[in-house]
Amino acid sequence: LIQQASDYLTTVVAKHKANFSDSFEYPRTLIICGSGLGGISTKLSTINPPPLIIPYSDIPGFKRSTVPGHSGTLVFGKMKGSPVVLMNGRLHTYEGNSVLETVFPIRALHNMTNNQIEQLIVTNAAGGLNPKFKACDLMCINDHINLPGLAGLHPLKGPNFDEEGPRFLPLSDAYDLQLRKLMFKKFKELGMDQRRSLFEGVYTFASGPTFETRAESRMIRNLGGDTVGMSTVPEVIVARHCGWKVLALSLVTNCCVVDPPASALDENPTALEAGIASHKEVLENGKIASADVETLIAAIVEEL
Ligand code: 6GU
Repeated sequence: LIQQASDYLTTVVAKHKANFSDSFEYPRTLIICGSGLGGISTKLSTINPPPLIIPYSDIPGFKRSTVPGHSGTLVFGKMKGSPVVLMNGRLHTYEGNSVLETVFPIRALHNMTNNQIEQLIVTNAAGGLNPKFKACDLMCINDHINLPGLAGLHPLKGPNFDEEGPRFLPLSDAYDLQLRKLMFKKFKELGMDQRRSLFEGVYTFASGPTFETRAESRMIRNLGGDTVGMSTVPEVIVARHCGWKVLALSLVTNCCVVDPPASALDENPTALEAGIASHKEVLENGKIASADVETLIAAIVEEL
């Protein structure tokens, strides 16, 4: 099925390339956008060549994204002169996709571009666990905790694709240091430090679709997680297996509640309503910071 998707994409892209022969280049970067961060597609140049937009539903084997805030198109285009492909709308396991289905687009793109993709840039909306983090802050991911993966729900489970990567893939340096440095440099250059903080830390993958309980949030924080979300880690692992460099960014859309709930033994319980996470809040705060995230990613891509 990967071959079928790859063949389909090759055909469609070849047709586009024939129409814009002098200007089309195969992508060197895959960008995957998190909830409410799909506006990054507005950073694509509209001419020379215009973006090629392919609905997931046209591509054999691609699942459709079912989440509000995620559309479902693959877009080939140029961002600040650098050829990119954008997954506008990502796939999650909580939608009922298998973990292999969520990473299928990465395998298909790796196959169709003949290993020409050099890096994955991925963003997500996440809950903040580190007490320093506020809503609308950003976190450059420097490590992760793959909770479902540790328990057996792993994107590299099954026969290994030896021609792509090793059976026992090391992940001790999964997040590229040079790219992370570039992110901090651009963040400062663009003056975004006046509006919000860019932290560095550990992203925890929880499969969702529920937001964490207070006890779960406390557990994840105690394990060393700085943010928690429902995506990204499967894609990062497969991108590393394909030999790509990875840069990943969390947009903190809400702060997780780690304090215990009001006690039934307490005569005057307080702060019962504090911090009920909602998808609405995630999208609203995403909207506030998304322009910065999109500008930041485009500035990074310009250097690639
Ligand atoms: Cl609080 N939890 C999870 N799992 N994902 C999120 C989130 C929280 N906020 C945004 N995405």
